[in-house]
Amino acid sequence: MEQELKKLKDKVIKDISDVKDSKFLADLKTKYLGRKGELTGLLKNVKDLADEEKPRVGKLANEIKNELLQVFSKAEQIIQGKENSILDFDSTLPGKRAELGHLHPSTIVQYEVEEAFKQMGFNVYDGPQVESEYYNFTDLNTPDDHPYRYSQDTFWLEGGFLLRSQTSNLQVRMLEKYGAPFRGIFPGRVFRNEATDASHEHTFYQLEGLMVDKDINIGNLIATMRALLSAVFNKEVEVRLRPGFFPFVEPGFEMDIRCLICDGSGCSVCKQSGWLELMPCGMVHPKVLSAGGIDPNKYSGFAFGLGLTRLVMMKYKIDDIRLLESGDLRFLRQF
Ligand code: FA5
Repeated sequence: MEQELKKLKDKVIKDISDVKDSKFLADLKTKYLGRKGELTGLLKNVKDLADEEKPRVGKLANEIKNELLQVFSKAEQIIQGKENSILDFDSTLPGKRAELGHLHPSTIVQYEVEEAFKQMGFNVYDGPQVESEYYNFTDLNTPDDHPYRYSQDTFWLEGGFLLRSQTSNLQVRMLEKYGAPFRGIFPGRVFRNEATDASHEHTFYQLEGLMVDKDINIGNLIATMRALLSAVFNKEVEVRLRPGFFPFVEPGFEMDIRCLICDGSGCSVCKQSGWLELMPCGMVHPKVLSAGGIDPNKYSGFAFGLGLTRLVMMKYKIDDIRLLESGDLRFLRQF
């Protein structure tokens, strides 16, 4: 009987080494260790042995059973791992349908705006999100102690660096690099140290525009803003222009849009005012042109800083800005 047990053990181990899938392995386990299995049968026979043999053979039989249980458990782990592994990819099996992703709503609107500006002869540029204090503030006529810095508190890094609080950081960079005449937009992510609410995020998107050439005036600025809005909304939207202060433009304006979430009747997004600040803009300050190496006596220009994330909210009637960066697929799948 001892011989029989050892032979059976070797046979089981050999069979296990040939197993290719978990179904086959489960069948094998039943065959040997199941209620009517071969090893179970042998174990039952132990009671018929002579008294002096019973303890020794019984002990051996139990040891073999435990050993085989461990071998089966190990084999199950390996086979399951293989079945889950892409290395075991069988190219002859029919394919599984994968769920296709799509563009984020902010990217959809960004591309639409880019298209509208490309048609007006603007190029699209990108730039650093980790920025120096100089390009984010100082060269924009916003020295160290200027109160404007406090309205744009951001995340400060070591060595005079910060996470840019505005895409305006690219104004002087672009003028330095390309000179005048210049016509470009710079969409991108910006950061603010903000208490968040329905219309304020700490991380959001702006789209800056800059045009510098001879004889550029406010009329050019307003016409460009209008062209942009009708391209995005495919209809006339109500806007208003009011004076606004930004150290790097003179004169400066705020362009507000009639809130499309509540049609102007007042809601948490527009803070019950019916209007939403969308696009500050103005004529480029001579000091900024000079910082970029452009002669303000020869050239003039306009700049604007569209709140791209707010535009997305208006376009899709999203009543809480925090949904956009939440990564919540239930929200994102709707676009
Ligand atoms: C600026 O950032 C200026 N750089 C804009 C500018 C550019 C003015 C060029 C003149 C010339 P402001 O801080 O207002 O300005 O932000 C611009 C727009 O970004 C706002 O109108 C708003 O639409 C959006 N915005 C501002 N803060 C937030 C926020 N916390 N969350 C979401 N959108 C915001």
